Amino acid sequence: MVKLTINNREVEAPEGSTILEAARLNGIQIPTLCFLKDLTGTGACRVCNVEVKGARSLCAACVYPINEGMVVYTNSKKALDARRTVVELIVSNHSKNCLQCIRNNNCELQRLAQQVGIREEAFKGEHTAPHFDEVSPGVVRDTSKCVLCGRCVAACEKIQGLGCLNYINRGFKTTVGPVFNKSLAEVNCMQCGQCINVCPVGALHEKEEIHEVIDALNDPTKHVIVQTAPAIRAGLGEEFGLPIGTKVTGRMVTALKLLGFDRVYDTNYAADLTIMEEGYEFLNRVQHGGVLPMITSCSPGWINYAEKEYPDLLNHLSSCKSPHMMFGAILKSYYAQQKGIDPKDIYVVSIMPCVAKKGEKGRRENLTNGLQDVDAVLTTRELGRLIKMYGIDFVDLVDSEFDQDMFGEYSGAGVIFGTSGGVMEAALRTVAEVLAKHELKNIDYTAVRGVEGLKEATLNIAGLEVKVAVAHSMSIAKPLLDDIRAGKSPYHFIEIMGCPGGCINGGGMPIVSAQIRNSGLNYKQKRSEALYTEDSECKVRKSHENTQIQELYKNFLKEPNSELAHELLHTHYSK
Ligand code: HC1
Ligand code: SF4
Repeated sequence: MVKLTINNREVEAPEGSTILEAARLNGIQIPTLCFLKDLTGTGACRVCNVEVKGARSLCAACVYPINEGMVVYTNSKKALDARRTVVELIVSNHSKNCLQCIRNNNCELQRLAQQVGIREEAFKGEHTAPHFDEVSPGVVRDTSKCVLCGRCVAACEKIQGLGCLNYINRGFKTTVGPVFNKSLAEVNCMQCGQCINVCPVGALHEKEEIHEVIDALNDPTKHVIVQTAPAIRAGLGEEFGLPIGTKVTGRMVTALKLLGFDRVYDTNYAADLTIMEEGYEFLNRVQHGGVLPMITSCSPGWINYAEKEYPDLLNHLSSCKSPHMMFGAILKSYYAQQKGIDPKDIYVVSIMPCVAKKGEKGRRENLTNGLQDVDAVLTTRELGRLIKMYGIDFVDLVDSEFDQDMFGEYSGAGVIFGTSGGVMEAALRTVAEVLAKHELKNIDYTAVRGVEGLKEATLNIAGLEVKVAVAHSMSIAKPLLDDIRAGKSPYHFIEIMGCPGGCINGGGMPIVSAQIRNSGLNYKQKRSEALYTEDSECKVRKSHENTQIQELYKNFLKEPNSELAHELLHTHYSK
C-alpha cells in the first residue's frame, strides 16, 4: 500500500493506483467527464485536474499515478478555478438547447456545470460546424452536443472491436464520427447502441418512434398490440428512480394498459416459440450432418456484424427470426385469423432493450406477405418517456397480468433470454429432454451463466457430447468466429449476443451514469439476477412445456420447422 495525503487527510491506496482511484477509494470524489472505469482513462477532458505539491502544473487525476508521501489538493482554489474554466470551455462549444434535448435532466454535462458552479456564459463565439446524422435505422449522431470525451470511441473499439467512431480533424474543427464524417449507415456500424449508453450528453441517441406509436394508439382503425422483451422488466424501473435490478413486470403491464394498447403480451411467449424452432433446427443439424457449430440469431446487432464482417459464415447462423419478429408474424397470421381482423389493421409495437431491433423490423428478408411483422420498436428508455408523457405515476402503480388469451403463458426459459447465456440455457433445457426422451430434473445450466467474459461448457446429453460456448459483444465473439473460419472450432452450438451481458445491457436500456459505473457496482449482474429470480419462480421452466405453445403447434403450425413455420418464423441473411 502507498501512503499519501489528500486534502490534508492521510490515506492509503494500492500501488499503481491513480490519484482518482486513491481518492475514490477513500471516499473523496473528484469530478470527471471522460473517465469510465475499464473503458477510458486518458486525461482527455482535464475536468479531474488536481493540485499536487511540488508538481509544476495541475495534474489529471485519472492518469496521474500516486507515490509514497504525495500531497494532493483536489479542491484548492487553483484546482477549482481550472476545473470551472475547463467546463466553461466545453460548454462554450456545446449547443445549449437543453430543454429540447433527449438527455435533459439526465446529462452529465448539466450536472457538472451545476457542480462546478457555472453561472454565466464565460466564452461566447464561434462553434465547431455541427453534423447531424439520422440516416442509420437506430442511432442518431448530433455533433453539436459532442464534448469530445472519447467514451463512444472506446466503447466501439474495445467492446465491439469495430472502431466505427474516432476523432476526426484537428484543433477547433475536431469532432467525433466515422471516417470522413460519413453516416453510421455507410460504415460497419452494427447498431448495437453501446456508444449511446456511454455518451454523457445527447450527442448519440436512439431514433425515436414514440409519435408513430401515439398516432397508432389514436387511430380507431388500428388494433394495437404491444409486446415486451424479457430484459425490459429488469431495467424500466431505473427510468423512474427505482434501484438497479428492481423487477417491475406487473407495474409495466399496468402502465401499458393505461397507455391504451388493445393487447399486452410478453415476448417471452415467443422466446419459447424460438426455442422450439431453434432447438429442433439444432437437433436436425446434429442428426443429419448439417452445418455446425450452429449460432443463435436473435440479436440483430450480431446479425448486422455477421453480415458485414463474416459473410462466409452466414450458413452457421440459425435461420430463426428473433422472438419478437416471430411474435409479430404469428399475430398477423394466426391471431388475425382467429379474431377476424385484417392483418393490415394490426399494429405491433415491440418494447425492446435494443437499438438494432429498429432496423431489424424493416429488413426486407423479414417481410411476411408483404407486411412487416413488427411496426414500431421502442427502447426501454422510450417507453419510460411515453409513460411520463401520459402522466402515469409508475412507481405507485399496482401490478397487472399480461393478457392471457392465446399467448399469455411463458416459461422461465423464455425469461432468461434477456441475459447472456439465457438463450443457450433455454435451448439446452429443451434439446436435452428431447434427446433423453424423459423428464430431466437438473435444468440449471450454471456454466453458461454470468455477465462477464466467454463461457464454455461440455455437456453429456443422452450419450452425446455437446460443446457449447456463449459470447456477448464482438470482442469476445471474434476469436470464436476466426476459429470457425479456420476450421478449428470445437463447438456444436454457440450463443452470440451483440451487447456485453446480453439484452439486459442493450443499447436501448436506461443510461447507467458514469458515477455508478465508476463505483464498481455490477449493474449488469443486478439486472441479470432479476431475470433468474423470475425464472426460478416460474411454474413452467422449459419452453416445450408451455401449453399455449403446444396449442399453437397443434392448431396452426403443426410441428417445429414445418413448412408454415419456415414461411412465418424463419429468415435468411444477406452478404
Ligand atoms: Fe432480447 Fe430477444 S432476448 S433479443 O436478448 O431473443 O433485444 O430482452 O427481446 O426478440 O425474447 C433483446 C431481450 C429480446 C427477441 C427475446
Ligand atoms: Fe459502434 Fe455500436 Fe455505436 Fe455503431 S452503434 S458506432 S457499432 S458502438
